[in-house]
Amino acid sequence: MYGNHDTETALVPDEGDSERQAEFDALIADDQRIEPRDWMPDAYRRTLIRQVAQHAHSEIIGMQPEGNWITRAPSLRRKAILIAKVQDEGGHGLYLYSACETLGVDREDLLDRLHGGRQKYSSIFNYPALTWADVGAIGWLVDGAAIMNQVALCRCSYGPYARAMIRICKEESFHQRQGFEILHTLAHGTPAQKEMAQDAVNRFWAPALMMFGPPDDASPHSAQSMAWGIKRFSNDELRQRFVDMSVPQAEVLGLSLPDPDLRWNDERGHYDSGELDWDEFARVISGDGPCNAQRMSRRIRAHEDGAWVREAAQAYAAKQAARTLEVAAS
Ligand code: BYC
Repeated sequence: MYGNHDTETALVPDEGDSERQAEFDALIADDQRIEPRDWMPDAYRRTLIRQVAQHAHSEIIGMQPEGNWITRAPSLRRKAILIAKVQDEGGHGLYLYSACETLGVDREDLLDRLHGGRQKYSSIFNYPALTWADVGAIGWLVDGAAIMNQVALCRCSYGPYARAMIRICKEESFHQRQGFEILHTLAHGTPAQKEMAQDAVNRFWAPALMMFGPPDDASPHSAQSMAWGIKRFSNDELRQRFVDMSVPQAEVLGLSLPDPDLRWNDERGHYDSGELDWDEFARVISGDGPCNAQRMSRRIRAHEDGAWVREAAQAYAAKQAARTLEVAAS
């Protein structure tokens, strides 16, 4: 089992709230959106805070593996595109922290939970970006997997999260294409470039499949999250869709996917694929992946280095507020 079970008391309605619970249930049953002003069960709120915060953390930690290549991008054009992409990820973090704050939590508190290891971020960002081709593989596979998951979240029952997802998905689509284009260029370049592209795909394929979370029968949160309309598809359903989508794309790239068990299954109408190493996944999400320590120490250092910016912004906001009061009083 992979999750924090004590953070949620799902399936147990809040006592004394039966009328409001019935209204909430009716909205969910009618596929309507829940908005910040609406009453919601505590467990629904906590589940959303957990998921949206982890998602926000993934976006800002996800800036690191690719940010590492900005100074070494192979051309000015590639550098400009990569800078824009990494900035987009920072922006996604901001939309998501804002969406999370509508649930009544404070951003500073969420960052404390991340820095103290009390909230997770996506497993994928604990793998290193070793070569320029990794930037392509991250765009194609990591952003590709993220889109597959996030398009479904555009229909999430919680309004602010669903609306944030719409814009994020548009930007992620551009990211995926730029990754595909990097790999396509390398795969059609010199033999050494093609080898580098293949090596990147070999290393990122399985970790990208793990982004969808543990198998359904080992996913503690899925059933309740689907009943609440937070998740629309199970982890395995989305993973399968991603495999089905990626196989023809790999053919266009002229690269292979590193799975000897990958083959079309006529009966199922899907590709079959090999078992993933779920022990590795468990290790990575519990802090023991190849880059966990480095990712966290750099994140904490960036947060500390940015303290003066937050203080300056607060001092400016306080000054503006005082001026507004003065004007109102005069
Ligand atoms: N990594 O019951 P489950 C991006 C945890 S960033 C780490 O299936 P749930 C990008 C899970 O949290 C895109 N932990 O949970 C940025 C839970 O632990 P806790 C990131 C994982 O929530 C920069 C436990 O395992 N996308 O696009 O129903 C550059 C049990 O799992 C992972 C999102 O965050 C994992 N992969 O389903 C490029 C999408 N998987 O919380 C690109 C939003 C599971 O009890 N999130 N866990 O301690 C979701 O859709 C869902 O939260 C998940 C998991 C499908 C990930």
